[in-house]
Amino acid sequence: MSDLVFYTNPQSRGLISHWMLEEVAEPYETVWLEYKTSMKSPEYLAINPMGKVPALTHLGSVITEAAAICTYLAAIFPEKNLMPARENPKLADYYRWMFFAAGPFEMAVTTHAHKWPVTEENSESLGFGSYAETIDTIELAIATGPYICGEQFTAADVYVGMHLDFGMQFGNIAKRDSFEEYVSRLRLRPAHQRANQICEERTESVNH
Ligand SMILES: N[C@@H](CCC(=O)N[C@@H](CS)C(=O)NCC(=O)O)C(=O)O
Repeated sequence: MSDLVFYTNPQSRGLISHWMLEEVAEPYETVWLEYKTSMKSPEYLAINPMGKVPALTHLGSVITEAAAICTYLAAIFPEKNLMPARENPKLADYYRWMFFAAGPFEMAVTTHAHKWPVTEENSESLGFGSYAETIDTIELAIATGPYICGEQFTAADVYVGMHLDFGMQFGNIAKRDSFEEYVSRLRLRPAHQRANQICEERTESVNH
């Protein structure tokens, strides 16, 4: 059994972590879970009491949350260069945008998708302020490029890029040129393509 065990569903946010695992390119075992059934089994709830995917176990530890899984994998495999080194000032950008994307950005896009009301009064106490400000702000993360940390591709690109990609595909984020160019660049990565292919094949095999 591999040290890394990955719990996911091919049609889920698990794709974010799946791409990251392919970038890391260390052996991992995949446990495919189904909505409403195996995802809510006592065995899986013991791993993630939320009954949600993705989750990763590594040498007895459990990591849930797609952003945490990406951040963790980058940190435990430093030789893969998927995060800036400690002395690199770009480390600030790395943490800043990873956390911005996992918190305010994801919440703003969810709020927008579900048409939850955000008023001028309540926006002061909402972590994301407003959807419009959040979208303009995430554009700053990729403004210099080619990646969030400049020339170095990192786990922050996996997380931010996948959310931009999902958001545009589902019509929850407008297709700005900068977003499309960034996502197209990321889609060229072999690890991105491998993760997508693995998930497509799994979806096909379950549906046939
Ligand atoms: N905060 C979690 C969200 C995970 C999540 O919501 N996953 C969905 C699939 S995209 C899920 O497992 N839903 C199943 C359920 O809630 O029953 C993360 O970022 O990983």
